[in-house]
Amino acid sequence: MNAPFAARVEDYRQRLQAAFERALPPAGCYPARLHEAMRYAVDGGKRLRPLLVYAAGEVLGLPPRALDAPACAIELIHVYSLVHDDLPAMDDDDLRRGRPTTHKAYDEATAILVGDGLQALAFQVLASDREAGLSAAQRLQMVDLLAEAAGSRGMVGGQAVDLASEGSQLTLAELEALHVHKTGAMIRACLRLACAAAPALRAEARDALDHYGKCIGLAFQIQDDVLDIEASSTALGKTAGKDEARLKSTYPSVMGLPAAKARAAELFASARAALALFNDGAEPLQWLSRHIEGRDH
Ligand code: GRG
Repeated sequence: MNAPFAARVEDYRQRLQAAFERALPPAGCYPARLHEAMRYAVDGGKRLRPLLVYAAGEVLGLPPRALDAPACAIELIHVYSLVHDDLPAMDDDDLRRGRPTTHKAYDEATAILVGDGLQALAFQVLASDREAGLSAAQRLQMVDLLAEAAGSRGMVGGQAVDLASEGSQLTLAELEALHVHKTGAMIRACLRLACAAAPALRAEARDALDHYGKCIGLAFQIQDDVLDIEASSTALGKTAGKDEARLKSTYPSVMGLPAAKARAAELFASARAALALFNDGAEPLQWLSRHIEGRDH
């Protein structure tokens, strides 16, 4: 049997870094300040989405090389969303990944362009990786999947509803829909991207991984709501207590803190249960779900 996934997490983070080095224009490349700011924004973070892509790839028996582009692309989109979310017109935050947000370290116009540049680069990475053993049809499917998850029917749509809902009390159903779009769609896409790299995948296996992604995506955002209350800004590397200050509906505000924690635990358990058909081969995703469940930032 393979060594546990935990033993390979650092290798995967390094693979991702190498993929960024291939994809990102060098800091000195024209226009130098924009490219330096793009690199600033990409640094740091837990890299959970790329790890989900690589872990799902292991469960499906895929070579890591086939997953470098989707792992890199999903993180580029994620980083763009964080940079834009931190802008004064949105969440207006000064701290991200334990240091000044991109618009504080540079300026607002640069931060907007950093997000725009990272988003375009994500799709270029997927479209242009011809050395990964993927067919053009597979790469096109990945572009489609990522666009759907990131766009107005996914993350961007969730963000629009989130901003419009500030100050109003949402029902649980409304809040769940918001979370499923804003945060869940991108996490679910990690599993779907790995599936797109697997030719002739059985429907049962695809459905199981999709259920896992759906549950982890929602649980991750509920946890984020809980950590916003319980963790410090130092631990989080971003400003804690923002949800209450901005009068946002959250799982703890709608159902109470203990019930929110119980709902997240239930979702993590359901995600793991869906992996039963992979038997011991599911260890990478089992481990990652426990790692995410135990996170403190
Ligand atoms: C601006 C289009 C647009 C979308 C913004 C992702 C997002 C939508 C907003 C971020 C606000 C937020 C804190 C959402 C909660 C879930 C989340 C995405 C947390 C940050 O992800 P982590 O914890 O961050 O994986 P790192 O820095 O580790 O990558």
